[in-house]
Amino acid sequence: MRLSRYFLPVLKETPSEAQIVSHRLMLRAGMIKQASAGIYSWLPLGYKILRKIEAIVHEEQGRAGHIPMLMPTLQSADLWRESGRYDAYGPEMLRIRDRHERDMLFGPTNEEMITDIFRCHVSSYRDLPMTLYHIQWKFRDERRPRFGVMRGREFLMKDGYNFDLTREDALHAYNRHLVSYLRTYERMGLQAIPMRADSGPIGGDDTHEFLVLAETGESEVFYDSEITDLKFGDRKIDYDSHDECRAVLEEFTSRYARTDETHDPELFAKVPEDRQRQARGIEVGQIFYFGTKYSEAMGANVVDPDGNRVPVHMGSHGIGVSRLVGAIIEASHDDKGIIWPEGVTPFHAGIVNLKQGDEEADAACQALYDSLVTMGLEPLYDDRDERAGAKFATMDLIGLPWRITVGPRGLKNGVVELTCRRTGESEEMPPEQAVTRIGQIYARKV
Ligand code: 5CA
Repeated sequence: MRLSRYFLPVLKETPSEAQIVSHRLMLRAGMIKQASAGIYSWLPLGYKILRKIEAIVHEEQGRAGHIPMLMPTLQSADLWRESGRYDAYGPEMLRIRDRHERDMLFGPTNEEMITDIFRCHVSSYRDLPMTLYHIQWKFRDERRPRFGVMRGREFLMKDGYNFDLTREDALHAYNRHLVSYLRTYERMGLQAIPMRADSGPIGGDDTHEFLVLAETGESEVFYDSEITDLKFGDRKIDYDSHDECRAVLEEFTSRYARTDETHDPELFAKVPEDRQRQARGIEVGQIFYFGTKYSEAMGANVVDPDGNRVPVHMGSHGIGVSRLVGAIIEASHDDKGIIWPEGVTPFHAGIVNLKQGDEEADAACQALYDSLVTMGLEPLYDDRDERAGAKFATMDLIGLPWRITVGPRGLKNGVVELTCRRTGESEEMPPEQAVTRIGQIYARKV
């Protein structure tokens, strides 16, 4: 993409309405524009990152054997009356009436709808286990939408639902989700710690939230500092193996880590004092096991091997896709702007032409651009007629991990400059070598 042809409305001033750094940077970098309280348009740069995050979520869900689909945003109130949640959900639910006076709602989550789909089409244990998921916009009329996309009213969520014959199988689905979420967040450059939590309006007894530690997080958390040393890394996992998934769950949840809703001071006191931590965190996902709560209420049964009709065991599992954009920025920025982890960066590298209009510099930039594209990468070429300082400031603000700077002086010596956004370190090298290096960096990441 050439910057002169892109739509990147960066702001010079710091917007006064933004209280936390991710919100400020998203507005300044021209990623989002507020449409009304807690509702945002995703401008091209923000949209690109959202899609990258979605792609990682899809890939990791696929790896775990979960099946993608898409349910609508608008739902019929009747379904929610069956589960009893139409009244229970309260003012967070946006209720709508259509022209035929039918009660509708903008879905805050999809347990009822997926259970309805399941009961219409599945009737035998032979079709189980099954996990269906979608990535769809949700609406929750939060009392205090704030911090930009972190607590929106409209937000993008991945929500998945498992259907299993037995409690044991459903707990395996729970563990499998925990493993796949660990992988998902790590690919986004985040450490998200599973913490025992409260199940709230979703219900059920087993639930973990995934928290990214950040001062601006809305949740208060208590944990054993040893937990921050754990990494899933690139170990292999057999998602069908109950034992392997359970072992990962045990490894990642055996140390004390709880949100304030379930915090137990007595238990916490047993953690060695020098490892006790109290901090704040951003909740980027949550997994639930709720057994037969919805299947019994809505008649989602299957015939078991003995010929009896039994309600299926279920759980639901959510990732805050749009919130993650803010969470990644909270975890990865400096005073100049965003620093995207390579896994989610909107463009793989920036090309800065220090002297637009100079024949040699223009040709070298174009050649770099073409080589990167040929390698399957997406560069952003700042071809505007701007001062070098302004070009650098824009690149730093929007946070591309790598920048190639091209100027007539370097070209005389046959070199361009490759700069790492995170460390600020620059190195001069021939243009072909810069391309190879960037190619290697991204080849490692996939
Ligand atoms: N049905 C279950 C799991 S699919 C569910 O709705 N879970 S949830 O309520 O925990 O939401 C899942 C994730 O969505 C949360 O962990 C959080 O990351 C994100 N989320 C929830 N509310 C908001 C909000 N108002 N703005 C942005 N993201 C949100």
